[in-house]
Amino acid sequence: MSYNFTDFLQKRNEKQISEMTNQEIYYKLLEYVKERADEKTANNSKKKIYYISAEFLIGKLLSNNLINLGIYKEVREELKAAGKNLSHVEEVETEPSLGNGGLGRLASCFVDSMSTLGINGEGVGLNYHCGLFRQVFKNNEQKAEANYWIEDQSWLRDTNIGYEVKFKNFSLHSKLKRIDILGYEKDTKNYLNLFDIESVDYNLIENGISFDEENVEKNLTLFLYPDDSTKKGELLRIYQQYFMVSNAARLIIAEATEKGSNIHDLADYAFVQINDTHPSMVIPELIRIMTEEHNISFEEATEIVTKMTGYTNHTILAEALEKWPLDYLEEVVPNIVEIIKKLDEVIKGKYSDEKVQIIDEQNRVHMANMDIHFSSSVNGVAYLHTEILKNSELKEFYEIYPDKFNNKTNGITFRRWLESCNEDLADYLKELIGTGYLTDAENLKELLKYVDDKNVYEKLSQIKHENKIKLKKYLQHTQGIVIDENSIIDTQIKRFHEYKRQQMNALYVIKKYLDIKNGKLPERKITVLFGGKAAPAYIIAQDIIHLILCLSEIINNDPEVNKYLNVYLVENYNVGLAEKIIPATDISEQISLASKEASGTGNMKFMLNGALTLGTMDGANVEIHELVGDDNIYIFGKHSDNIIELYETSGYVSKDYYKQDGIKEVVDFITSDELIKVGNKERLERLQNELINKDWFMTLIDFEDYYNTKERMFKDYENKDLWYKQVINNIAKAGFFSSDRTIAQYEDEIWKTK
Ligand code: H2P
Repeated sequence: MSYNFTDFLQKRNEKQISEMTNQEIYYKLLEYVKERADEKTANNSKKKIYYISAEFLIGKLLSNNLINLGIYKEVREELKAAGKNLSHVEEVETEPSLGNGGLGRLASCFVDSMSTLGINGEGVGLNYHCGLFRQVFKNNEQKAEANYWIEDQSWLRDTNIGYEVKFKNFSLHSKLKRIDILGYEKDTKNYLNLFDIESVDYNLIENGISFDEENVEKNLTLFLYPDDSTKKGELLRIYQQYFMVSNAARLIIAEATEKGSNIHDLADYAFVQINDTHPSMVIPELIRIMTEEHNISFEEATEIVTKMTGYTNHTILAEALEKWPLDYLEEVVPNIVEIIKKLDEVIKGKYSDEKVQIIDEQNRVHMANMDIHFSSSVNGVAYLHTEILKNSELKEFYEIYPDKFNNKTNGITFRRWLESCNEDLADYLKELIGTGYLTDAENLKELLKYVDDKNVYEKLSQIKHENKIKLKKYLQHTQGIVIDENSIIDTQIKRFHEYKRQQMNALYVIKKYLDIKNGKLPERKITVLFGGKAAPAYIIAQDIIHLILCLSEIINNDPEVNKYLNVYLVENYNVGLAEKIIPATDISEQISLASKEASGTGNMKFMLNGALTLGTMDGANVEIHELVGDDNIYIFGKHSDNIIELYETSGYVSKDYYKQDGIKEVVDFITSDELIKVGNKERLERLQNELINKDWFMTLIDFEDYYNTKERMFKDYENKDLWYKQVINNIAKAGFFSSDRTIAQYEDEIWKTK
């Protein structure tokens, strides 16, 4: 029997809502939601999916859980009747810090969709106590602080499940914590399984995020992605990865055995999706357990494991395709090394091509290569990305295993990225086209009926304006930033990386600043928003952050310029900020160097929330373009085949572009007196030098086209009918990007649990 929040409080003789603080309400709601979740039974099918991932960027859970339970509005009304505001209560929740960027957010959308589709599939990862660092700005630079996010009372549930994980010199006992993953209006649920150790010691943290890296027994689950620029750091990552997959393997075997598996038939009970290379050691670990503890031959174990695993590649950047030195693995997990060597022998016996070997001539283990040989499916995350894997990056593998390769274009959960973050738009869509899109996102196409309806344009523009006001209040309150709700909002939010080319957007800002100074004024004020963190060991990315912060200081304080242009980099960008920024944005910056962004998922969130894409033909932008057509997207820049060829022939010389009119003065401005006055000379010079003399991700090649296309976009914005017609086309075509569609494809084509 369903009971509401008030009944729940009464039953427990709690105070009335009106007498509670927001804090108290939040913690009671947490208990209430957990109790309601207890009523759900776990999904059950013979075969179960284990989605193993180093990150899960889950975001706050209260509102999402309320939506999935179908009680969001009901609870809000109960609170309202007691004079309370649910959105204030939501602010009490701290955001889990278990992810970094798109990879982790995708994993979270996927666990949500698995639950919603009633698939017996769970996430498996680690419970990092300080997760990814908290970003703070000091002297226009990024500083990293430890982000303690775990509270006494949280969504984590203790279990009595735990395993012994043996390393070379010691063992650690794990403890499994779980978070309920509720599907949308479902009677069933799944879990996110997060393994931890009980001996974590915060005293190891010295200052910021530096800590005693060697005390693995006490630091194993302290941080996500500890700095791996030193040997100690690399070893710690290997410890973390092995701990994650060894626990996962134990869990898989325990659950399968309980359902009647004799291990020979394990592939009928479990399928492991390997999310990027961090969980790759699950392959040798499963083989090890089968051969050492279940008396299964190496050949049979290898066959079983190959059948029950699939590998998802999320990037073609070499830095992210892990290659562990064999002797490092030897120092941490010698038992696994034996298996890896045997697997390598199998491959060396069959293929002579150096490119497909697991262990290379420098004795490094190519984790992706092991995954590809010893799993049954290899997928990319957007059409173009998969084509690039097949035809260039992993060509030699594709020739061996043409049938293993497949594409699964990424998706996002509309529960969080529309229903929860943009309620006004969601309500209006329901008014126009009903609720069908909630269960089948393709129904958003019905919106095309209104493509010429000026009343709809008007209403959509009102909703956008309201969202800008909400964002303004939020940023003012939390970060002291005051944006202008009448300006056009142009946003680039994502992890900082040179291939994503935040530096190109910064160059645009410089050009606009110089234009304004020279009397070339924009028709409407432009607010350029940035958000994102740079890995602490990634110097140039930190320099780009520094440039943007310096530009903000100059521009926002210059009365001649700040009437026309504002620039902000929000601090500590996270899921919560994305949920506020995306609904308020007009222009979605998806400007990576073509061929480098595997998919992108922010592009999908913006489109769904009525922002137009300014992008290159890269990642899922290609599919957005295909769906909405030339007239409803702003594409610029060189295409991927061109770029791939330039890399192959070393044909790009940044200096040639630098010398061109209109580019030189912009790049030179990076070390102008104005900037040096507010900035760090060394950083600015280094960045400028990088752009002129190296520019590995070819910022300058696309700059002119970028500038012109953006100008055209600003001009079109002034034509409201044209702009909102495009907005409608984008929302209507966004259905394809529902993660429910993606997960249904994983299920139908790879997992086959049903
Ligand atoms: C990565 C890719 C994105 C992709 C995402 C999910 C690694 O995320 O670069 O193109 O959409 O995985 O597949 P990110 O850069 O945001 O950390």
